[in-house]
Amino acid sequence: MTMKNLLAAAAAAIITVAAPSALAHARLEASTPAANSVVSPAPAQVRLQFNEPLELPFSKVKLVDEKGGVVDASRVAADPADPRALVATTPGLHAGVWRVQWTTVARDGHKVKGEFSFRVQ
Ligand SMILES: [Cu+2]
Repeated sequence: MTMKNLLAAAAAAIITVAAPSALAHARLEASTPAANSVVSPAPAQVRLQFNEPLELPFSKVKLVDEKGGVVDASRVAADPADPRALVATTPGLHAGVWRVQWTTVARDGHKVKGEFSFRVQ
């Protein structure tokens, strides 16, 4: 085997090992309200749909308005029909742009977080 072939074989082996865990990370696939959408009336719940089952005790959802005001969305529940979804109860959202900041842990133990916005008209 030449040196070049040896390096190619080593690179291929690394890619084979690394790829499955990278693909296993949970990611947000959709939400209700959807990212960048405009809704009316204000939603009583925000639903986050992920690609794999989540650990509910490590899941948090926070809503922040344009002035930095935070709405308590501490009541985060799993969707009984779908362990890949989180449902946050969001009472009394006023009109304006809301940033949804979420954190969760997938069954593989990896913490993932992200945020998106929607507007209440
Ligand atoms: Cu992962």
